[in-house]
Amino acid sequence: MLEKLDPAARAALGRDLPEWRMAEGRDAIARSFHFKDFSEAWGFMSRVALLAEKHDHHPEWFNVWNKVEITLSTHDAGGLSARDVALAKAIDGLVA
Ligand code: H2B
Repeated sequence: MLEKLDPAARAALGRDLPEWRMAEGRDAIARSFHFKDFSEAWGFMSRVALLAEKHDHHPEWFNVWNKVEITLSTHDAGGLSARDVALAKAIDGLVA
């Protein structure tokens, strides 16, 4: 069982992942992405998929045309863990 994120790490989220918010009603983080069109959104999702495999950690996501919403939580921890933070930072690196 993976450890949930400790209070100090949670307090640092606003600084480390300013574009991410706490998902409503659950222990997870979420971010919305907007692209020029579906092709760019799908290209981004393909890159995220490769990152997810590399991290062995996978997003919950929703796509409609040029919009992608990603939610990260760790099933094996029953909530937010350091693995979500690591993947969120890597995803941010794709759009930086
Ligand atoms: N992704 C997410 N988001 N949470 C997990 O707990 C998780 C995962 N576990 N990807 C991984 C795969 C686990 O099932 C494998 C066996 O390591």
